[in-house]
Amino acid sequence: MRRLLVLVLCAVLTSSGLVSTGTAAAGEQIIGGERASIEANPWAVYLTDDHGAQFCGGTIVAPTKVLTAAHCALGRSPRELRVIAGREDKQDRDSGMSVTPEDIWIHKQYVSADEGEDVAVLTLKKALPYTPLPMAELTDRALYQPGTQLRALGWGRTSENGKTSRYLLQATLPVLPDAYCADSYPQFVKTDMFCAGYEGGKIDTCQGDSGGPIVVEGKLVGVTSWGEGCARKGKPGVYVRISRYAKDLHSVVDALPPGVVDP
Ligand code: 4AZ
Repeated sequence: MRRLLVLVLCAVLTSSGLVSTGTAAAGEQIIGGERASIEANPWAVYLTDDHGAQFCGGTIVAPTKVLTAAHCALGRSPRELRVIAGREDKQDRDSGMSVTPEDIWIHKQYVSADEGEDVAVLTLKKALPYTPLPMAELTDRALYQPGTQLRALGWGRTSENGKTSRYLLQATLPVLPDAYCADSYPQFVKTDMFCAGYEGGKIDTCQGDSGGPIVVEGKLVGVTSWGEGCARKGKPGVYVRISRYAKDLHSVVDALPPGVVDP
């Protein structure tokens, strides 16, 4: 992620001090998306620090488990993290709940988002009263066919250098061919990642959406992970290929709570 920050910083600096928002049109969301309801997407959550500042997304994948990106969890202690569930409007403090995780699992091979393994699981002490979303399995290869229309959700920035969204937003993004992703990014690893969006940019996820879900057919197929800027032409968003991590993730997500005896 640090490497990514450098990338983004360089890009901003080399744009000669102009207030550049890439290709994003003003007033659009996620970037180029629309409002989404929490009722239709009850498994969508966001993460804040202990001051209430939202910085990432997540997905409820079991009653006490939230899947997010490793780069969202790395270097943070559970005590300084909050999972906000059941809340569509960040300012609506009366709806949903805020929960502090009791444990953080980060994929053992994780180094940086653009090298893959960008997955983490937060374990909660108490079950959340919201419907979890099943993860894509190893056998779900068809869901990653180029052209498959996926739906990304989040409370992230609505323009490359803009503010994060007050409301939950969604955007429809087609899976792009691996060869296109590899041409866009030399470090792209097709076994661990996929990219989605449009060759011309305009519609994309952005900072603050990472860790959050990209879904199709009632399954979590990806976790928002990285990209160069947001909604730029030829620079699509990159997502964790969840089917690739099904085994690792199940070992954490399906783990019995301590003290419970396997029958
Ligand atoms: C980020 O830094 C990030 N345009 C998330 C998504 C994308 C780029 C960066 C994709 O969290």
